[in-house]
Amino acid sequence: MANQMHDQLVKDFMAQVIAKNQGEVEFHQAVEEVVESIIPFIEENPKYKAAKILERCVEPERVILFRIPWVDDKGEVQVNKGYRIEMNSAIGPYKGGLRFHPTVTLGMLKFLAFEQVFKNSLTTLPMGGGKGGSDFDPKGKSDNEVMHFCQSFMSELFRHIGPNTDVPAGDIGVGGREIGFLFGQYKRLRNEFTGVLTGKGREWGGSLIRPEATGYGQVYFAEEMLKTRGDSLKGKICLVSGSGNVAQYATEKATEMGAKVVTMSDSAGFIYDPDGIDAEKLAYVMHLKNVKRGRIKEYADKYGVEYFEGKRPWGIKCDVALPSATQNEIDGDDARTLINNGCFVVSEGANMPSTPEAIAIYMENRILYGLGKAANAGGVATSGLEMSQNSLRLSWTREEVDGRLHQIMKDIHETCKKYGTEEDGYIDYVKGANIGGFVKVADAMLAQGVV
Ligand code: NDP
Ligand code: 2IT
Repeated sequence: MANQMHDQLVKDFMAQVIAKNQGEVEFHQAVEEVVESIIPFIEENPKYKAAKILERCVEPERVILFRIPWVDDKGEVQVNKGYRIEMNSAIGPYKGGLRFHPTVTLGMLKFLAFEQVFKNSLTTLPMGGGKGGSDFDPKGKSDNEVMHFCQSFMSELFRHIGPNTDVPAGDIGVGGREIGFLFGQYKRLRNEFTGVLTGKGREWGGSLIRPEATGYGQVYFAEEMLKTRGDSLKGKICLVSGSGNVAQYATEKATEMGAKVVTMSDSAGFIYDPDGIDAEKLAYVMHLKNVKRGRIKEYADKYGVEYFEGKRPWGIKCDVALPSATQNEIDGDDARTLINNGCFVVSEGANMPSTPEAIAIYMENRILYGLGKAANAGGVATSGLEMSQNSLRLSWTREEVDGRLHQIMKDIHETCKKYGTEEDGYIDYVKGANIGGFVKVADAMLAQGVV
């Protein structure tokens, strides 16, 4: 009975969201996953219902849209779209990454900003949620073109952000190089050296471990999940997708913890190395991707392993899947294949990499499923630690930052357990993370009145 009523409430709520945000399919998907967990909770806690907290949470506090004109190496004028979604500032300044990718749209960034609100709340640090970016494609662009683009992007964004207002960072297509160009332009325009971005270089205010943090945190979270079954990563076969920032450090940490990572990918295909991607091979990948900006296929040529053009890695037999590339990269068929091959842990480095059908299959099969907003929160958590160090004008050691990151991932796991443990003992991390993330934001919104 209660279930039927909740299903109807979710349907009604989603009908409104879809009508008011037409065509924003990724945003609808992200909202639906959260409201499925939250609506039953709100029914038990009517104070949130009366204050229309959920209705307010799906409306960004502010959306900034702008033109980014720039000149390429041939002297031709190019124009891109720029965005910043300031989603929710109830518990701290807006915080979240910038994505530069040709698929970026308003709806894509609203999904990411919405997820970010609950993720940031889960970290226990005082950060609101935001996300931004552009449809600019950094692939094939020279350093000079990327710099001119970043300078033009910041020439508009600078008036909307600040260390106590909105603090962007990296995401797909935005790494150390881009953060450097963006920071340089912000400093020039404001005449202020301040912690307005995270993921900065070590010499100019960056935190140790921030580059590693998302992938390390994702692996720490997998280990915490395994512990609930008296198990560990030692000896496990892992599939990693992607070969960017998150994938590289997930591979490093999983290997350090005794697992064997046998795949990495990019948007063109994946490599399968049954001997495992050890530290030396990973150093090759890092140089290939971060310096040469080449394709993962080159790994197969160098090490004489198989390359699967146009394919994703989920058909390879494994114990643990670490999706670390992009949204909706594991569909229902992939999920079934993974489980039929013995996979029983999925820890998400990417944001929303599993489709709703894939998630339903994980749940039916009672596998350990750590969704992105819990499992990949280590990145933004360490951004929060970078903000603290900037405010203190201090820098902590590697051990100190890594220790805090590790503890935060354990705490997030505890929160998921607290709100997500079912009667039979199974931990529903989706429910746990969504409710755990929601409560703090909702209580802050209640305290601050109708704003
Ligand atoms: P990078 O740009 O460093 O790497 C992205 C990787 O994913 C590349 O290998 C890229 O391949 C691949 N990829 C991107 N888009 C697609 C696509 N549409 N189809 C197939 N492959 C694709 O990004 P990050 O490693 O920073 O981000 C990866 C994921 O992790 C994203 O979902 C991001 O939102 C999430 N995340 C990142 C955090 C961070 O701190 N950076 C924090 C939390 C989550 P190619 O080079 O061919 O495009
Ligand atoms: O999705 C994410 O959490 C990020 N891209 C990192 C955001 C941040 O502010 O560090």
